[in-house]
Amino acid sequence: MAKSLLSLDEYVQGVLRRDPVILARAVTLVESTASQHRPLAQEMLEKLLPHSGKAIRVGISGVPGAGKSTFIERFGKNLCSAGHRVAVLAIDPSSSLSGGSILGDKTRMEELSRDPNAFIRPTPSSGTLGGVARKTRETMLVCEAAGFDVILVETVGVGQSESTVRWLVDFFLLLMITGAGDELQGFKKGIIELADAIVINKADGDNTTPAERLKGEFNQVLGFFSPVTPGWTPRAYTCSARSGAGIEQIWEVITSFQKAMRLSGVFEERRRQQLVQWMEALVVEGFRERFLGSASVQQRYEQARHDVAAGKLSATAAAEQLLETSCPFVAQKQSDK
Ligand SMILES: Nc1nc2c(ncn2[C@@H]2O[C@H](COP(=O)(O)OP(=O)(O)O)[C@@H](O)[C@H]2O)c(=O)[nH]1
Ligand SMILES: [Mg+2]
Repeated sequence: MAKSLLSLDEYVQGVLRRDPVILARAVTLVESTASQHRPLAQEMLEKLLPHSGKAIRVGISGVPGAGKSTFIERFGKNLCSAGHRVAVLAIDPSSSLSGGSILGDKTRMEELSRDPNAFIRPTPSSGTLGGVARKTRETMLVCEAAGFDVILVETVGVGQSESTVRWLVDFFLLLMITGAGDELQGFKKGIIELADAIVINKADGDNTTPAERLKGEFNQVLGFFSPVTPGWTPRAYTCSARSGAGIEQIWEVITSFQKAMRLSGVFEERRRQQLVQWMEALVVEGFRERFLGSASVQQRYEQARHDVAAGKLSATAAAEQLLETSCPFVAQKQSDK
């Protein structure tokens, strides 16, 4: 973090009065990997939490090239002009490897990124998928406290990240295209089962008929899956992110979903479960950080690496010893069984 930190009060008040500069800095604080920033970030979140939770949280996934960025640009702009405030966040598990980001191609969201009612934040660039998800969740809460009422979380469709995003959001939308083939789209049954709606994009020009056909095929099979959201049967739709056709109906689907799920209690129940998952992620991440960050562990770790490389100790024995001597409750756990 190049700039010095603000005080707790400056962060909290700045976010609550919707100051865009402070909002960006608050998100940077949440994303910081420096462990000395964590206590301040936690305190800030504690203060902001009562002001969060009012947005609808939507996950959007699809293979590279499906049109996610184009869709979000169009969808987001529509929402902003209807008076909504839209935050776009991203989870891209590949970005920590490639150094790139799915929102790196901001060119496709140029207009949305200039809209004063939109906030676009690329994926946190480092950490495990769990760590990135934790940061995205906290960024979402900060954005909600800053008055954003629609949160869009973009993730690239490569498998693991969809299930992570599914548990961050209320509504999960799968963007698909014709002709990509099931293999290529990576959408095996498991991922389709996570979706609350399937949207076939690029339903324009010559592709209109194939897109309609694919929609029909999906609608035939979707009813057979056990719904990921109890009481909601996912359906397929077509749209063209390029022309804007069919985009408005997607918002109607999302709002009727929200209404129905609030009424049945499923909405709140999912959010309660998500809080538990957030806590679990914090425990795992915190444990990892503290364990690996401890000076005495580092020393033993180094010794263990050395012994394993020299053939003095087996990898399994070294790992077990390291865990046992560094955290007594690991040994305890064995005897619990
Ligand atoms: N014909 C057509 N092309 C589209 C549509 N949406 C996106 N594209 C194009 O598909 C390509 C990939 O779009 P992009 O939004 O970057 O996909 P992403 O990788 O999923 O974010 C770009 O060349 C877009 O212009 C659409 O609705 N119709
Ligand atoms: Mg993109």
